Amino acid sequence: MHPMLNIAIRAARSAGSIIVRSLQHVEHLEVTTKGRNDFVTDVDRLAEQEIINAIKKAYPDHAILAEESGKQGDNEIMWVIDPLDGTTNYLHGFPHYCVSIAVMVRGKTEHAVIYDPLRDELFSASRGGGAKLNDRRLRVTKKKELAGTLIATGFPFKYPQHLTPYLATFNAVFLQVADVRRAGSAALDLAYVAAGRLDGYWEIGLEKWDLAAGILLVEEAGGVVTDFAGGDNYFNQGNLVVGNLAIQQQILDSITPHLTEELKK
Ligand code: 2AM
Ligand code: CA
Repeated sequence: MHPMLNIAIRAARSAGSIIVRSLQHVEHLEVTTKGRNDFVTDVDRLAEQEIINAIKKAYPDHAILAEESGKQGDNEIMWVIDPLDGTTNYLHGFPHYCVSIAVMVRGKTEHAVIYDPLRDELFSASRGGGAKLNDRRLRVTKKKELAGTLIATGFPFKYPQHLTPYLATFNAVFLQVADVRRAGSAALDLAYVAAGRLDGYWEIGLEKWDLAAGILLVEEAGGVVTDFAGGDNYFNQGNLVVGNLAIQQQILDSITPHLTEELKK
């Protein structure tokens, strides 16, 4: 295993244990609002600090981009951290959230860890080395048609201006598939596509820390990830369409007619 992946795994596990231990006090947590419907707690901050300390100890020169503390350092290697993806779920006691850590080298994710501390599920990947859930190798599903598929999505809770086009894309996808899930953690949605638990996924308006680790997991599990223009500008655009080769293309074809120019940029 690459030493950087090893550090990422250890950091994700210790952040996970902070998250689970703090569950007992979740009703008493002080919640601040970062933006519209966007919440942050001391648990996010503590877990993030734990991860940053672990990285800095091993790699003091590497750059870090973290959801709660922003960017620090300047290096071609950058660790992209979401200490608690699914904070809204966490605050409600809805048991679905994770830690996400990606190591990016010159803008490309090379190592990825997504850790679900409640189920003790560790999703990991290194570029060219495949994706794993704990010790098991992962593969995206083999479905060829949208009929019968289970697809995940996210709602544009932060961007009400995208709600109308989003709902049009929802309509278009929903009418062709078995069902759609909105579970509230983008990183776990991506990990679940990699694990073959979901056949595909699309969402508007993600941040780099939501998607950096998950995209490598999907790719290493044999899946395809694009932005809404069918390209690979998703880090800047924040919009994702994901699935195996056939399903990804069919979701993209289904949503494209409903997208505004802004969403395709
Ligand atoms: P976060 O918990 O790290 O903020 C999915 O839509 C993504 O948006 C999640 O990965 C989640 O990441 C973020 N998010 C922030 N606020 C949200 C909200 N009110 N409802 C759902 N997702 C939210
Ligand atoms: Ca997130």
